[in-house]
Amino acid sequence: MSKLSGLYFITDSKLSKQGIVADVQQAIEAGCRIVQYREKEKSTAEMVTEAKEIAALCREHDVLFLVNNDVDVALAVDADGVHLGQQDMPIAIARKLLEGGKIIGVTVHNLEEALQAEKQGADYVSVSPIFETKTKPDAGKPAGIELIKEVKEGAKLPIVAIGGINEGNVQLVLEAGADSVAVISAIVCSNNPGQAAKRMVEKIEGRK
Ligand code: 3NM
Repeated sequence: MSKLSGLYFITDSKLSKQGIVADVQQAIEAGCRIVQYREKEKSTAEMVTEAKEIAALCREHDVLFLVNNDVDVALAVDADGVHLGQQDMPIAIARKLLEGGKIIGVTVHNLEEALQAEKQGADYVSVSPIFETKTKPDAGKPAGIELIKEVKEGAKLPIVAIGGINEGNVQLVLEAGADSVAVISAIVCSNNPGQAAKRMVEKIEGRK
């Protein structure tokens, strides 16, 4: 199995009911393959403390650990890489700051951005937003699964699909060609995040 496949869980401290470390623990137990630490409100010191704990959990279970946006936090906790938005650190600079072998993922909204990310040396693209999402109000208009198909045909990088993906629509996303599925609310807003993650993993891994 490629490193960039399977369930990709993203933390959200605002939506979490039981705390993000418990969310991560349960997502890992359920079989998620990638964890991204995404924090928009906390101080760098708090982020480093939290990210360190999550990085250790991921390492223990051989799960990839990425940090959203903050290359300094990723470096501080020796994460496996970073995830960058279109307005974040340019890929080339992030690549210089991170050691060789680290993963750089980039959010893209169309094929042009995907090809640009590929040219600049990204390791995967996050195609977004596929469906409507309340989690990121400024995510923009849903692109639908057509964008996954378009990027799959036009670019070579592994595709992570994100935005409004849940148990009910994940099959469509997989059929369109996503290598990995990134999820926040379908897991953290569930009454039983562990069970929700498990059902997602079964749907994602079951396709092989
Ligand atoms: N980025 P949910 S959508 C973190 O479109 C994030 O770039 C997006 O959360 C983008 O699974 C999103 O709850 C939120 O829809 C995904």
